[in-house]
Amino acid sequence: MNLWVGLVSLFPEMATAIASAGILGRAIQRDEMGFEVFNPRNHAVDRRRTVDDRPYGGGPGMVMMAEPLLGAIGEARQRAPSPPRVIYLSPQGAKLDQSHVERLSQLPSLVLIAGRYEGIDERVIESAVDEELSIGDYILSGGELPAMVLVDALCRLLPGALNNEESIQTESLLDGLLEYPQYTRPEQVGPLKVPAVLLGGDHGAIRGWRRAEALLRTWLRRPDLLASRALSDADSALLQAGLRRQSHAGSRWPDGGGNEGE
Ligand code: 9D3
Repeated sequence: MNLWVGLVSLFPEMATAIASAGILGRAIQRDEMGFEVFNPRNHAVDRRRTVDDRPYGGGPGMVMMAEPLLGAIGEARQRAPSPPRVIYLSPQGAKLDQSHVERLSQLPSLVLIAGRYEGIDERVIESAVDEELSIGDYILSGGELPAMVLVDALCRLLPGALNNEESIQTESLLDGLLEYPQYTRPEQVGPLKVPAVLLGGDHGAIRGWRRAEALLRTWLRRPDLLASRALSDADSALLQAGLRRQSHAGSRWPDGGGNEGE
């Protein structure tokens, strides 16, 4: 097993549904990734199995209680094959990107904490959490989907998870660029044809066209991805030719296709 992940969650079935399908499901089934869920409800300390309570100082909503959470984290630590890094998925966390995923994929064991309600008792963070991560600036109902976003991104980096050689090759080939447009059969959909270069069998020309499309799309849609890197002379030429081509072809985008914000 390359990576073991324990998830602490009040809604285990949300996670197990996601963990049973696709590339992630296969990685777990083949034991390339270990995945277990721990429910704080099983660690509640009262007869009614309470896991939330009102915030000290007043205010809206409820807060997840420390004791059931610490109990579930403790159980996960015992099950982990090595001392785990403990990550709380939280709107207050650093924004997850691929560099976080790459770093975490190198570790043997992770415990992820998914919160519900308005959040968790701060003393759990102080005493048991190593790192906080968010998946972006929008409001969700809890940390389960963010945790599974991370798990899904992690499983793709494990050796053996992607059996398709080309997927891996292309992912590294287009380092930091958006992907080029893809087409499959038929050659014509309504009035829309597959670009002729892709049908011609000139693999050099196809490579050049795809690189130009990737550069153009990145320049137009995600200029932030290009801001921190220098383009080679070849890439620069491809991009400039692409921009000239499309300045007299007309854009599908309503904003005039500019490079706003940069
Ligand atoms: C609307 C409630 N908010 C104001 C008091 C606070 C709030 C608490 C808990 C907002 C969202 C949540 C639940 N979200 C997560 O647990 C979460 C999350 C997210 O909402 N967006 C992006 N990343 C993440 S990681 C965990």
